[in-house]
Amino acid sequence: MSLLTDAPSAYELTADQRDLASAVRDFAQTELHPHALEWDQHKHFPVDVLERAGRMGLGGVYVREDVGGSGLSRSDAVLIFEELAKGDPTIAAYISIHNMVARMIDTHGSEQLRRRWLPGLSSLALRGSYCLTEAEAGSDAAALRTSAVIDGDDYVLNGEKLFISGAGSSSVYVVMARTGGPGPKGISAIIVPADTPGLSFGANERKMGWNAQPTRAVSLVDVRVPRTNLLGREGDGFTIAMTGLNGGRLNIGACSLGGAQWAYERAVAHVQQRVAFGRRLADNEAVMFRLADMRIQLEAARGLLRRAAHALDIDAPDAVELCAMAKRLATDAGFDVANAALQLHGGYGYLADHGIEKVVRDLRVHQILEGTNEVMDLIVGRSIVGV
Ligand code: FAD
Ligand code: 2MC
Repeated sequence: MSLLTDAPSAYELTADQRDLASAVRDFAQTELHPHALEWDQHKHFPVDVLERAGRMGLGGVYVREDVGGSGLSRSDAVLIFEELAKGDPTIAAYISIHNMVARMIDTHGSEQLRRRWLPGLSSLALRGSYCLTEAEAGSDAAALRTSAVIDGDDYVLNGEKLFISGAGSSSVYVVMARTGGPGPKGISAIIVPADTPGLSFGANERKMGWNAQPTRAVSLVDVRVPRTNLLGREGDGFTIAMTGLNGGRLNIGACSLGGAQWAYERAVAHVQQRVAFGRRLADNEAVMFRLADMRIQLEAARGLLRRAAHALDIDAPDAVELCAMAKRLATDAGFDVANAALQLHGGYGYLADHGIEKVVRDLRVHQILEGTNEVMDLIVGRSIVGV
């Protein structure tokens, strides 16, 4: 049941939402935060902790309850991902991508596919990956070339996906592939189970941040899956992929917000106890103004995220551009605030043990993935001038 229904407004939280945020905050502070630096350092993907998140209902946040989902709303989800990211933005973001995959199967999969995959995905006993990007199709996703050709009762897939989060560890891959002509209308979304012959994975990429989750290329060579693994109808795949990303973009924004909020609170505490030139750093107006700017950015991002989540929940006509606006604002603000928190810590901010530099590294990529922030401007700009 959605917790949205008794919300007095898009911004005021219900008692149930406050309880939800509090439970997730406790989980993030006990299960994620104490280990986040070590996971980052050792590039450890904590699948056991993900399973515990699954037991809290975080594997199928907006999956229907008949297959083990939590049946929550997008407005609930932005609260969840903000709280998770205060513990570890990298793990929060992975859980968001996994949820995007689960939702795509729930919304567009046949009853047989829902029952085959969603109980496991909702409990996070199984994990999912979203496979859109290719070497020559990043921002221009509709240029993708991976092919899916019908052969009897099967599709045979060939191609290579790059930058796939969770690849090599996930049990199920939703692959956007070309079943028709050029452009977005020739694309379909197809489920490929991890153990399908012909599916293989590249090395774990070495990255600036997001080290606690794997990123790998996914190679498909004569990968054969039944035609019943199609989500929706042939040619629907691009719209299915984009619709999934609307909510994904909100969650990534919420992950930036949570990570930045954590760094901001650290900075507030630091400047109130650190003394230089005979007074606390906080007593300098320049420092106070910097904190004010950080707080304003965080509140603005939170407000727009909640407004966009509400728009998605009620299927408002401007939901797509609101999600793009919120993603751009929250990920830009999140990075700026975390970077300012590092600066306010002086040299200590740059040391790994203090945790701030990790958040800065993690949040940087949120300005790039799930659609770069320039693509967000493109979406908003097109909605203004109507092209
Ligand atoms: P390009 O599209 O080549 O863009 C390069 C630059 O040009 C960017 O600054 C871009 O904004 C700019 N640009 C491009 N077109 C325009 C334009 N028309 N106007 C103005 N500027 C423009 N993909 C998945 O499918 N699944 C995943 O799980 C996944 N996980 C990822 C994890 C990580 C850690 C990373 C780094 C990436 C991941 N991605 C994933 C891929 C990600 O979505 C792409 O990197 C992103 O969409 C950008 O594509 P690109 O890298 O090809 O950059
Ligand atoms: N929501 C719903 N539908 C959408 C949509 C959205 N956000 N964006 C596009 N569509 C629909 C659109 O309405 C159109 O449908 P129709 O023809 O029925 O009207 C169809 O999709 C084609 O859209 P466009 O004509 O706008 O397609 P175009 O090729 O011009 O590209 C663009 C649109 C640039 C917005 C899209 O390619 C894009 O979002 N690129 C960024 C790719 C991206 O976000 N990658 C993220 C990979 S996942 C990741 O990074 C992870 C970490 C998981």
